[in-house]
Order: sequence, then structure tokens, then C-alpha cells
Amino acid sequence: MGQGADFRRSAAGKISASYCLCSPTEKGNFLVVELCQSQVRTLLVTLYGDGNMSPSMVYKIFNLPEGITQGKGEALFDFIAQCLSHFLAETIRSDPSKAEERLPVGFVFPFTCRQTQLDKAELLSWSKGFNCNDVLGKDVVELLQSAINKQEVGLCHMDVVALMNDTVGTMMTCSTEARPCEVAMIVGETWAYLVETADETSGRMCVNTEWGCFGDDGTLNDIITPYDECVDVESSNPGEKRFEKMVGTLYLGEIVRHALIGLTAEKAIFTGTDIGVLREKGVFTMHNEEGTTEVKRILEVLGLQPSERDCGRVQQICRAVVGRAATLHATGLAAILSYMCQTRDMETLMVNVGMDGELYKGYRRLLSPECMATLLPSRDGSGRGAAMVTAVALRLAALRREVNEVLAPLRLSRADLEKVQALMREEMERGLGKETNATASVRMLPTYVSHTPDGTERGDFLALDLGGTNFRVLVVRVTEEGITMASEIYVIPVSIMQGTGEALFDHIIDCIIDFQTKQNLVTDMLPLGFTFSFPCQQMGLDKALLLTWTKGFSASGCVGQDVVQLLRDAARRMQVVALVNDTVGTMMACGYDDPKCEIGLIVGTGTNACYMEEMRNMGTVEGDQGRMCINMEWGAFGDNGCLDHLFTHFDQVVDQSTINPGKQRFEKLISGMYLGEIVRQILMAMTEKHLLFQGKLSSKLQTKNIFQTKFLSTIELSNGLALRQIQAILNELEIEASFEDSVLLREVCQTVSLRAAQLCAAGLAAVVEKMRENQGLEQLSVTVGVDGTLYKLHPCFSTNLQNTLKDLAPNCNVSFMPSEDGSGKGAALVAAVASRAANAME
Ligand code: 0WK
Ligand code: BGC
Repeated sequence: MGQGADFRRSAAGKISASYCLCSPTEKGNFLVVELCQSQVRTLLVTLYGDGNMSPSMVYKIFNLPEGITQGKGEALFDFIAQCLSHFLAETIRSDPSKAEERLPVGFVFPFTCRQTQLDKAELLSWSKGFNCNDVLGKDVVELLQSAINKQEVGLCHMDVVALMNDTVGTMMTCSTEARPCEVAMIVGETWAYLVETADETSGRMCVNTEWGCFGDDGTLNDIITPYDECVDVESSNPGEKRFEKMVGTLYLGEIVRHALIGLTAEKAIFTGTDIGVLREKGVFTMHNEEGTTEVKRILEVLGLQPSERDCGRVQQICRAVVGRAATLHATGLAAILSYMCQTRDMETLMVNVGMDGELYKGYRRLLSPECMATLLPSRDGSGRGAAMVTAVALRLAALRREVNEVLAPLRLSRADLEKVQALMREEMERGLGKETNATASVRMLPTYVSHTPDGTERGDFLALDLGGTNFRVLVVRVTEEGITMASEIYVIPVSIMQGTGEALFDHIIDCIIDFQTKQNLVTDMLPLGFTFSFPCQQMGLDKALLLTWTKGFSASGCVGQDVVQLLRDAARRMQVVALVNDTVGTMMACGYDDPKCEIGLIVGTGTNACYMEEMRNMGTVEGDQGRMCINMEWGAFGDNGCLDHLFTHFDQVVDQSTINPGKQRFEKLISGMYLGEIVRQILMAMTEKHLLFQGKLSSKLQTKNIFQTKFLSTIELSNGLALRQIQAILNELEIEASFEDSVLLREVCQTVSLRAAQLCAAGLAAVVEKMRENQGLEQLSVTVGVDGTLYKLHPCFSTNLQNTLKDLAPNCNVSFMPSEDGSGKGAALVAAVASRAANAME
């Protein structure tokens, strides 16, 4: 029977998702309404927070009026709403304690729907003889809610908070804390449903297979009999629901009827009897297996005079039809169980299967020996389960409201970003202004780099790259053929970062000497380019006063000093010809391959940008011809309070815990040194509010810097391993977490990193718009050379940044060029340009 695999392939198209994540805490009164074959069942279920062990239930059944299943959809939903109100009025009359302000309603709707939320489901197709107009393609939750709102109940307001298929209700009904149920099947009327939980990238979801449509693509043609064809042709939806028409009781009788007609035609049965009655559709219904006497009675009721032999044959045919239906159910169930076994990499799968409907005893063990399935008959239909799902919907909605409250301040609107862009522009203008520069938060520092490489650079250069995650020493050879480099990474211990300036520069010299020794350069007097990634007031290419330290550095005796001199002092023989910021180094390195590269961006430990500005706009440097690269030092944007409206409580806490509180405010919203800490603060707040980790605050999570920014990249990855990697990180932090916790953790990380990317984009939008205006262009086309671990390694930072930039600066066509070799190469190129200029002067 290859049907299992075929089953999985063809049913897949029809799968609809339904969300249900139960916990033992669900409690309260829940109204449930079930639309069944010929009736509406209304229930009031009270849950006691005991894991669905002993809910109490009262219910009432209303028969569907004749013809309503073929009439207007509005009439059907009005009827359902009326049943609800009558039931409620009656129940509250008999037990006033059940009266509530608002009552949540769970709606069991056993038809094929595309479900996009627990309370949003679009009807895809009717069946089971239902065919109301004006419902297909509509959200049936909305239809029921508006029918309820029309009711003049006045007793209490009913909110439909969850819709589910009857299979899901059955699974939840059979599922208790002690005996979780992960599969459900209803074999009754016409449908066979399988609910399966598939664990993929992030946790599990209950999937309603809608397997009734299995075979609609012809997969089952080799087992479909002529009798099945007759039943299908006569049905209201020929060609559809082929599997259902072979297994559903609504059709089994029809299959038998056509089999009897066929056999009569072959004179194998009812010889000499008028079987005209058998030509009437629906005249033969399936009853539970009876002895030949009862068969005889049933046939005589139909006006047939069956012989003993006829009765035996009719019984045989019934058994064959029911037997086949049970086998096909078992086949489908086996296919799903073995699929669950495979997707969970399990040797053996032990699973409880919630069952409802009649035909389910039979042949399962033969087909999936690796699965141990316990069939749990549902005693209460799907009503009790529906109440569980409704309780979950209510809890999730409450959780969602609280989570949104916590995260709302971190979610920036377009207006927020436009305001940041405008403020950045304002600060840029103030930074460029001779009078206003000193008080501007964005210092717009001249770099004395007036040209980007033109390819004529030549020579060997030493380069240093200090200020990022790694300190690197490089030797760079620039020839006609291009650039070759060798480099070595050295560690700058925190004790050196936060010790004396002398010790820091001595350490740098030690690294250079180590590198020169390894590269046989000891005797060479190579020009050196120094990438120094901290705010410096440059007086020239090789003269730069350190304005302030950032990124955890605080070496004493350096602020206000000429950094080039500090290095020269440390190394008597060193020929430092250029000091550049890492943004400038990155722009130059990328500019060597792309002449349109006129902006440098770093989003790593820290963040900053530089760009080529017109000298006429720079009030802080003499001359107004040509252009010069401006190191914006945008990390300090907002240090004058202009961004205070954006700072959340979490940002304040993080800022206060740094060695430079109140400084680098923009950087502290964006860069890698701080994002992990912001997330940690949010996680602690959510834990205290019992929104996460069951309110248990692990001591590790209270440790500063324990939640590294690289965790965000791992957690926001959306591949098959994500859940396991999130679990691994939480284990490392000694945090016990549920699947929901992992999903919420990811949402927190996504919110923080998205804000960072958007703010970065708002800053860049101000820069490119200024350059476009500078050049008086309608449309600017420019390249940004970019570096930094956050930009390069975070799974969606760069995309979010680029999408936001496109939105904020539509007249600028901006491409991004990740720097391959870092800004050391750029520093060497600046040294090359400087050397070329110096040689030209001699
Ligand atoms: C690599 C560059 C270096 C820069 C760093 C920034 O070569 O100059 O400072 O990127 O990224 P981070 O290492 O801070 O992530
Ligand atoms: C520094 C900048 C540097 C940026 C990126 C900031 O903290 O002030 O000079 O460009 O980090 O490394």
C-alpha cells in the first residue's frame, strides 16, 4: 500500500494550520458552539485550572431547520447565534452564578478553512451537504460575531475568540496534562481528519490535514471502484474529496447501494426482484453491523424481498465497504504517525490519538510498527477541547496585550524615523557650522582625506586597525595588479584598554614589532596608515587629537593628545603618515574597487559614518574648493538630548551601567556592544511580569553582559535549527524555557535589532539626502562601504536597514559594499595617497 507516502504528498496541499498551546492553568467559564451535520450543539464549559482533568459542562442541542444548509449563509449564522443566546439565557436562568460581563466563545466549525489566526479563518470549501451561499472566502469568525452582535441578548457580551476544526477540538478533549494527545481522527459522518503536530523551525503547531481531499489529484485512481465513481458523479462536488467519499459514513451507504445495483445487473443478487427503490439516492444508509435477520428487515423495509442468500451477500458487501474504509483510515493514520516519528528522529513513537465517530477499530498495527498509538475515544465530542482552545486563546490574547505594552516604546513608526532623519540633518548642519560645531552632538570632523583612490597608488605600507572587535597589524602592497595584504590579529586586554595611554601604545608597538619580525620587515621603513576608530579632531592627515574614548576604552593620558604623536613617541622610528577613522578606512578600501563609494559605515562594536562633503559647506576648515571626507561621529547623536523622546527605560538602564553614561546615546541604541544588554533588560522585566520563564529570574540572566549581542543573530536565524540553538543559549543561561518563551525571546530580539537597523537607516537617509542636495541632483546614486560584525553577521540587520533607507530616501539609489579586508587596507591607501601627494610636492 504505497498510499501512505502518496497520502502525505497529495494531502499536503490542503493542510490548514490551527494554533493551540495548552497549559494546565486554563480556568473559567467558556461558551462553545459546534456546528454538526444536522444540529447545533451549545455548551458552557467550566475549567478549574487542573489540566482539563475534571471540567464541568452543561449543553443543549438544536436541530438545524430543513434547507438551512443550502440557503443563505447569513441565515445559518443567525440561527447559530440564536441557539447560543437561547442556551445562555436558559443556563443563566438555571444558574445565575454563570452570568458574566463578557463570555468567550469557541466555535467548532468542521469545514475546510484557511486559518491565519486562532480567531480568523476563511472558508475554502463546503461539503457534507452544506452549501450556503455568500460564505466561501469569508472569515467565518466575523460572520458568527456579527450574527451574535445582532442578537438582542442583553445578558452578556459574547466574543468569538477561537475557531477550530472538530478534529482539533477532539484532540484537545482527549488531551489532559497527564495524558497529552497529539493526534486526533474523526471517522463519522463524511470526514476523516487527522491532526498532527509538526515540529519545525520554531516549536509545534496543530495541523488539520483535511485529508478528505486526498486523491483529488488522481493519486488514488488505481483503487477507486466504479461504485465510487457513481457516488462521486452523483455528489454535489464531483471530483473533489475522493478519499472522504471512500471512507465517510455519509457515502458508505451510497457505495453499497451502487454495488447492489451493479451486482443485480449481473444477476448475482435480488434475481427477479424489482430493485427500483435502490435507484433512489440516499435510500441505503449504513447501520452498525447487524445479523442477517436485521439485514432482511432493513431490505424488506425498502420494499425488497431478499432471499437468505441475498441477505448474506448484502452483509458481505457492507463489511467489505466498511472494512475498506477502516483500512484506508488506518493507512492514513499510519502515514502520519510514521511522518511524526521521522520528523522527530525517534526510533519509536508513543502517541495518544483522540478518536471520535464510529469506524475506527481495525487494522493499524500492521502498517506502522514503529508507532505505538493509543486510541482514546472522546467522551465529550470536541466541545470540551474547544473550551480548552478558547481558554488558550484568551490567555494568549492577554499575554499579547502585555507583551505589546512592554515592546511598544521600542517599535518606531515612520514618523519617528522621519523625525530622527530630520534631527540628524539638523545636527549635521550644526556640526559643519563654524559657530555651532562645538555644541553639535554630531561633530562632523574633517578628516583631511580629499580624494578617494584613483588606482595610481603604489608601494608597500604598514597599517594598524584599532577600535573594533580585533586589533590588526597589516602590511599592504599596492601594485598595478592590485592590492595584496598580510595581517595579524592581536588582543587588546581590558586592562590595557582601561589602563594608561603609555601602556596602550607600548602594547601596540610590541604587536607591530612582533608582526614585522614574522613578516621580515624589521629593517624596512614603511609608511604607516593608522585606523584609529575613536572621535578625533584632525588637524591634518597625520595629526589628530583624541576627543573622547568610546566602546569601553578609557586609557589615561590620551584624551586631548595627538594620537599620532603618542604612537611616534612609543616607537621612535615609526613613520606614521596618516591616521584615519575606521569609517574612512572602510570607504577608502571599498572606493579602491568602486569609485562611487563615497560613504563609509561601521555597525559593529560601535557605529559611525563618514562621507565626502563639499568644502564650501564646511565652516570648520579653511577653503571651499573641492571636497573632503567628514567623519560624522554620529555615535554621539542625541548626547544633547535631542533623542530623549526615543529612549526607553531599558536604554536608560543600559546607559547608566556603561563607563560613559549620557554619552554615545545613538550608538547605545544601535551597536553590538549594547544590543545584548538592552535585550537582557527587557527579558528581566518580562520575567518579573510573569510574561516569560514562568516568572523565574535566573541569577545568570541578572549578570551584566551575559546576554551577548551575537545571541540575537543566532536567535533570529530562521532555519531548522533555530529552536535548538535558542534552547542551547537558554541552557547556558540556566533558564528553563517553554516553546512560547522561545518564540517571545525571538520577538524581543527582533524588536531590538529592527529598531537599531531602522535608526541606522534614518541616519544614513539624512546623509544621502544631503549629498543629493549638495550635488543638486534629482536622483543620487552612491555606494556605501560598510563593515562591522553586527551589519555583517546579523541575519536580517542589513536587509532591514536597506529597506528602511529605500523608504526614507526614495530619490537616492544606495548600494552597499561590505568591506572584505577591513579598514586597514583603507588606511594603507590613505597613506599611499598621502605619500603620492608628498612625493609630488618634493
Ligand atoms: C573591521 C574594520 C575595523 C572596524 C571594525 C568594526 O577593519 O576598522 O573598527 O570592522 O567592526 P567591529 O569589529 O566593531 O564589529
Ligand atoms: C567611535 C567611532 C568609530 C565607531 C565604529 C565609535 O564608538 O566613536 O570613531 O568609527 O565607533 O567603530
